[in-house]
Amino acid sequence: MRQIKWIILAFLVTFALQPGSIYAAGPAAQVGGQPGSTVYLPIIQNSLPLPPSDEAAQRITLPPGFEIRIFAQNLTGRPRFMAVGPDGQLYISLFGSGQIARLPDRNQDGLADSVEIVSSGLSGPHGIEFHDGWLYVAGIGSVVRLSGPDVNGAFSAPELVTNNIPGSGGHSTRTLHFGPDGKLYVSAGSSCNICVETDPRRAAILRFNPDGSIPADNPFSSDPDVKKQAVWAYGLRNSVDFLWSPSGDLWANHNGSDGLGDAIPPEEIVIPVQKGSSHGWPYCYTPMLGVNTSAEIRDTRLALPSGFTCEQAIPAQFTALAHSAPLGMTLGAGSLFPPEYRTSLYVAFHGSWNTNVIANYRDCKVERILLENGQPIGSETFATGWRPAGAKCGDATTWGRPADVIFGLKGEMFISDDKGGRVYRVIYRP
Ligand SMILES: [Ca+2]
Ligand SMILES: [Ca+2]
Ligand SMILES: [Ca+2]
Repeated sequence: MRQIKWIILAFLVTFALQPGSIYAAGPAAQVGGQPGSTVYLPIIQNSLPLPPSDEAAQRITLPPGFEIRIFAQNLTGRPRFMAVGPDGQLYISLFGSGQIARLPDRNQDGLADSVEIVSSGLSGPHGIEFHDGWLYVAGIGSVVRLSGPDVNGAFSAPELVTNNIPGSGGHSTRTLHFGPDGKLYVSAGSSCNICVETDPRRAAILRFNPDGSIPADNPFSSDPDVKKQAVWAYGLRNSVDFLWSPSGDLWANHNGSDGLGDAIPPEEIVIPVQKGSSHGWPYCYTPMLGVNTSAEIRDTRLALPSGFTCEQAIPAQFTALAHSAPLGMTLGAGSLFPPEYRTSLYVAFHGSWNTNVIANYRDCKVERILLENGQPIGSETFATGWRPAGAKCGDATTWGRPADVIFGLKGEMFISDDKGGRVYRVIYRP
């Protein structure tokens, strides 16, 4: 009897530790076939720690039931993209200082214990991801990887994976992710606001084997130009982040061009990336705000190449206000948010610096894109409050700017802030 109780208890504890499982107290079912032997189990709630109220809690507005706290602060060197390591700890790239930091929470109080620099001397590290015992880092001009962490938390020196990606100039952040096919995808933005690129790897998503070689099934793998061999998809002015949708499709965002006023082109938030295809830039853009059902239309500043029309470009399925500056994004699956929030897409908006009318200053915030049957149907603000009313997000008065958003292993959300030098942690606690 006692043994059975413990088995049931262990079962409930196990499941209570899974994201989203909340068990209230109450009489358990009869155990052991003995009439009347009701077993009362303890209250087991999957409640994540909530540190005391702080400046983030006071400034940032979230939907009811959500709580935000500063997880780490005084991060120098422009903290940008994050990844969760095999040790369960949070890692972040410090783009400006050439470093990767670990922000461990070993005592599990919801606050980073310290800032541990695990690698230095990197060239503009931005996108980071763990894969197969390695930490891959996308920097300016190369992807490198470090083995680790070892039992002491240490990493090897970086080794080159590939330098077949664009270097500095123009958009310089590089983002990488491994696809469900086990391949390494790297996005590289354009060298300019609007121009015809001479390097085919610009304004593109590239694809490599994990060792940096070119997969045979890349669309241009037999092209005489080794640079073009790496290209998976193009016409993506600056896809700062991308991911795979619930149905396994590659979705990228894209920061549109400047110079057409405050309202156009809309920022392309969900682009269903197609192998070997153009996604429009610099000739075309997705016209509709929100859910888009139209083909791309002309940006008439450049003449179309011979034989190319905007109907051939893959349009975005969902857009946001021009100059919102979508950066990191993630799906809510695996979060410890309420079920309706787990089927959403979350995007860090850096906010605008280049709109003219105050009413058009785009907010620096985290946007929630609502998905239905795996497709975007609308959006709403999830987290806001980093700037005073009427301020530009780059102004000195602005407290911060979200750069990336991911979920940790316990189902909590982390938001990086490359202006305020912070990482925030968001949990749901009704
Ligand atoms: Ca801690
Ligand atoms: Ca486009
Ligand atoms: Ca992401």
